[in-house]
Amino acid sequence: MLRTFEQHLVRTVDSLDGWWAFVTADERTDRRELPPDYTRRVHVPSAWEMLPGLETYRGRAWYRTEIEGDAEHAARLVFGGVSHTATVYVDGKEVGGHYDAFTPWDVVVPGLPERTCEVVVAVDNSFGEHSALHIPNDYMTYGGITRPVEVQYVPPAYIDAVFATPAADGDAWRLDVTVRLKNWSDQPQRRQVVLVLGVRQVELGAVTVKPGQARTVRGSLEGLDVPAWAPDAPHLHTLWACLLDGEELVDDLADRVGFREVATRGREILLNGEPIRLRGFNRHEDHPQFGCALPVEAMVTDLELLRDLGANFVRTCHYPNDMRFLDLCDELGLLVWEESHARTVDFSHPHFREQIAASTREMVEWHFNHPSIALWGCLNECESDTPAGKAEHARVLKLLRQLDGSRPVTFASNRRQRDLCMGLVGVVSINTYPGWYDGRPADAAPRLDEFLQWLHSPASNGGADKPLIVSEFGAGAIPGYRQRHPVHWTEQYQAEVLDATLQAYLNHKDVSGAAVWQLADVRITEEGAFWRGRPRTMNNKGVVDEFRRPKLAYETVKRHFRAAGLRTEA
Ligand code: ADA
Repeated sequence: MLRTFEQHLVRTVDSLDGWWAFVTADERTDRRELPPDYTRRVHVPSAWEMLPGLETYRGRAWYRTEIEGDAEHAARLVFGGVSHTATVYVDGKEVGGHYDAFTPWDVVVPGLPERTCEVVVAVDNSFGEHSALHIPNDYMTYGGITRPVEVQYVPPAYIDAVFATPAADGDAWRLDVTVRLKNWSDQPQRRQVVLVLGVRQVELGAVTVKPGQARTVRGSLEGLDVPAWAPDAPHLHTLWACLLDGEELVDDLADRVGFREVATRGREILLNGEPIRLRGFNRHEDHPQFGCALPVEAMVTDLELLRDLGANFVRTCHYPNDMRFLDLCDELGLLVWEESHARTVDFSHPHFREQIAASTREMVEWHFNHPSIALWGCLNECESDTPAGKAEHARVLKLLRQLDGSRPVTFASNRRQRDLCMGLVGVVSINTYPGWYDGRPADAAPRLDEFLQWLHSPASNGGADKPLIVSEFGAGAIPGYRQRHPVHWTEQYQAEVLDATLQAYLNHKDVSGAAVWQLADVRITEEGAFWRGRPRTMNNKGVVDEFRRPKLAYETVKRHFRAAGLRTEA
């Protein structure tokens, strides 16, 4: 299942999670486009690095399964995530494809015969010219069908997406809804759209969708007397969009909404009109047993750790997360900064613009309704200190705002007082590592004050009087390594750095959020000289190790987070 809950009562959906036939390019001896034979069966979703013999495999592989054809419905194959490039074939014919591991995508295949049909997905996780975002990096790019897959049977006109935006309206709430319909047939299709939320029902009227086209329908549910969504009371409501052909209900799509507003006012971030301080962690989707394909149970373990640590916030560095993780955040009331896929990428790469635009668009469109997502982010530690880099930041941040005007936008900068892009964001965010890459832990407080002085002056070119999040800080610790003197890489030194930095950031009146780098130790790529130099080929800045065993710093962070107030003091 792509989500933690059912989305369709009318549309037929079959999960394609389970055993698929599998073969790698290395194992093939033929020269055909699709493999005549497969060597083993693998369980989807998973990362192939978890398979014996493929721990470091970088290249191509093919997955094969079967679906049933249906003459009256198109088969809509929905992939939660394939890492990182996919080409899909049905009965030997190419029907679609996708780049990037971290966003969901679909392929709609009409006209299948009423029999068993073969689905083959060619997957490539290699680095090179074709890939601007998946590059050797400080986190691992795995290979495989790494998130759940479904086949959905959709009628000629079907509901492609629903976008719902809550807005406070006096004492009540309003929900502004856009429904996107698509028509895969060669005939115009006229349908009625109805929205249902609890006992309320709203008819959005009849529309005609042209052959092969998409069409949006808008409407609002007003005067809703519903409890708000908040971290301590994360109330969720099901919004059910229905499509009728005359009297007949022919398609549907349910999603969950939470009634909350996120805004900024001067140097504060507001949740439902009240100032809030975000305190939490950066978290990668990574686990030694699952790679990036974490099952729900492992996600829940991470969320339990975050709750125990006293966090109210998680940053999905540096890419969109599995929708089930976001569902769990909605359910638990954890606030999320979700960012499109980019960690220090090269803006001059020939595919950069098209690939970052797709990652950004797909992230917002597929994750639009999650109440937990409080901020959209992008372009972690990219070139934000040159005019050319500023133009790229402007482009991506503008796209984020166009796709969703209801959430503040941000990016994590490491360019300090040289940054040129502070005027482009709703919330300013900085990554800073006092006591690790340079300086001492005690530099945290004076360095922050220097930065704030610059930020709230005309020199920052538009950053003044905006909220600030310290989006990364921390230190590496090899699990179990302690010394009589707390030196770099010891658990004691990591705890010292986090003690000093949290002390400086958590209760500072001009800091609205702080996210420790990072929750758990993660695997990084072996490619790239710099990354290879990291001990254990891992980023060791987790407060728990890769198996989620706490380091000394765990208790340090917990003490600070638990003592910190949720709201900004007056
Ligand atoms: C960065 C970056 C992270 C990670 C971290 C570190 O600033 O955003 O992805 O690489 O630093 O550990 O150095």
